Amino acid sequence: MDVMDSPDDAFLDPRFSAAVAVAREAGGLALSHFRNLGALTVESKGVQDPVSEADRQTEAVIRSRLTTQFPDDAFVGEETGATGVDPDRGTWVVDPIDGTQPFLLGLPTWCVSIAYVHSSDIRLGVIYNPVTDEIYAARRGRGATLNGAVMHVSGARRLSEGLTGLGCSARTSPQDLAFMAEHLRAAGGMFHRVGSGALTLAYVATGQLIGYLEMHINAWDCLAAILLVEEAGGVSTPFLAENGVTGGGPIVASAPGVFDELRSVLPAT
Ligand code: LIP
Repeated sequence: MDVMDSPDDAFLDPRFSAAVAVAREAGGLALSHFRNLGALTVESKGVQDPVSEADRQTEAVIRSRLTTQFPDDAFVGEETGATGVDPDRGTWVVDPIDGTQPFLLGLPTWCVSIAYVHSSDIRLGVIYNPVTDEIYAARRGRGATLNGAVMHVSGARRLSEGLTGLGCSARTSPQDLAFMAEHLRAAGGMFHRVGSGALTLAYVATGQLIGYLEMHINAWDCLAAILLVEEAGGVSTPFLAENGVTGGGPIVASAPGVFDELRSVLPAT
């Protein structure tokens, strides 16, 4: 077992290159399904929670490539679950298609999300939207980029100064959604939902949105994007410390100037 006290460049460089390459390859497979949606069989995992073979095939490619190249690493995927998770091992945390609903409806707001966690920290994050050919990438301590250009969060200081991404699913109550929408509007803000938490968080890292909140998001949906936001100068609630690589819970992530105000919009848990 390749156990290290903390990753160094020799450990992370190949993993970062692989994450970018695999995100592109898997994104290309997902895009081929996106262009032939009529051929997909759609199943339901629950209320407003569909899945198809596009999700499963895309995750299978990601899992195969990463576990073959890095056999000592653990893997967590939305569709295939957790393998080998251990505090002393690095862990890939993957959502093959985040934004499954927009994907299946032929809408462009979906992405591949790949995170790498080691020593209780998110070390790598890669998000790829194949429809727009936009790849968002970050390494801890090295900034965040969109197609190679440095990203930086908004300079907003009030919620009234921009749009806030709002995630919502059947995993939380209509009352929680009403609370968030009401308090965001009362602060002069406005919400924006695209159906992919990962991609909406990436829009926070680019500065297009000033923040994101959701009452319950899963680790595979958000860990890569949290690193994008933090490396672009933003702030996030301690999602990984609170939920680990397989759990889910609330998240607030934003430009630093609106973080405290945005946290007050999240219902108390
Ligand atoms: C999505 C999440 C989003 C949530 C959606 C959905 P999926 O993930 O990224 O935060 O609001 O309901 O759960 O299911 O498309 O991979």
